[in-house]
Amino acid sequence: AEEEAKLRKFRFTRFLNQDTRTKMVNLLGEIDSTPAILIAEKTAFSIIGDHLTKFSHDLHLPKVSLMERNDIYHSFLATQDSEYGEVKITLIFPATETHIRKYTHQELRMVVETPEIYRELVKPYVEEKRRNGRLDWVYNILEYKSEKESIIVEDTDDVEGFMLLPDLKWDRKTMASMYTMAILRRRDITSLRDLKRKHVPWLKNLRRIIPEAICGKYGGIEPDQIKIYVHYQPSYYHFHLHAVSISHDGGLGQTAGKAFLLGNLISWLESLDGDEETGLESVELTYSLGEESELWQRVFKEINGKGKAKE
Ligand code: M7G
Repeated sequence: AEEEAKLRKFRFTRFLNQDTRTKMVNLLGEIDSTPAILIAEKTAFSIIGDHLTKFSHDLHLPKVSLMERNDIYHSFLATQDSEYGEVKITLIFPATETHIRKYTHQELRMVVETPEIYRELVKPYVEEKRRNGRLDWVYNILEYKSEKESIIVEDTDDVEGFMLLPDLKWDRKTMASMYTMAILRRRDITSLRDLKRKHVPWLKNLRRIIPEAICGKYGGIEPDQIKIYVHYQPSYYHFHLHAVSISHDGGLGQTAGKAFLLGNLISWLESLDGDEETGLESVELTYSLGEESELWQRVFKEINGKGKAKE
């Protein structure tokens, strides 16, 4: 259809990144002279080196079926001849400068974000990122404009409600790499920094319901085989939880320095001194950032003594 036609017009420009362990390639290209990012993933590529280059330049995909489309994000399943097998393809089109940075290979840096740095430098950045349509795909989901058919479970309460659905990263069938996300209905929590003691009972509830819902919907997995975590920094500042099979090696997104387990966040909140409004705004957080990220370049590069930030 229309989406497939777009995909087929993709003209390769350059590699952004590749990971031979997770069998993923991030490619930058153009569709009708507008930047597009194509992320191809295979569960077991039997090809490396020259073959990968050939694959990237010459995407011959006889059969392509659209799994989902939400805003500028498209996911396809492509069946290929025996040489490559089945490939899951994500197309981001039109791609912004932020997307290109995110999918480009980069070095990581450890940073320490004190409550003061958060308040004065990071929070204004987060507010800025929440605008400019970066969250359109999330609002499409919450407003039933996209991915309506994919919802695994939802709670429609305005305050405590959420929607659980397959993550863009999941092929939706391999339980060993089961990858879902829960998006909160409320729009006032931007990241884990906004979590407060008063949210503890609700967070405990989520910790219980989400694995139950996943196990109710899919066989072959049990609640204690699911880990729930939150990213800091996330790419999208509308609070969401990742609920993933523990057997899935999710790469950087699951490492210390990026993934914060929900259970530990709950006990952290419980151990904070103060009233119900006390929360994670008041703690020091250590995490990693890619050197291509705006937050590194604008804020932490200078703090870490790596020269004056660009802006
Ligand atoms: P994050 O922690 O903000 O950023 O998580 P990350 O991408 O750096 O991990 C956002 C999550 O939302 C990621 O796991 C994405 O794969 C997922 N995601 C992103 N988009 C644009 C979509 C979408 O349109 N639909 C669905 N279902 N998931 C998405």
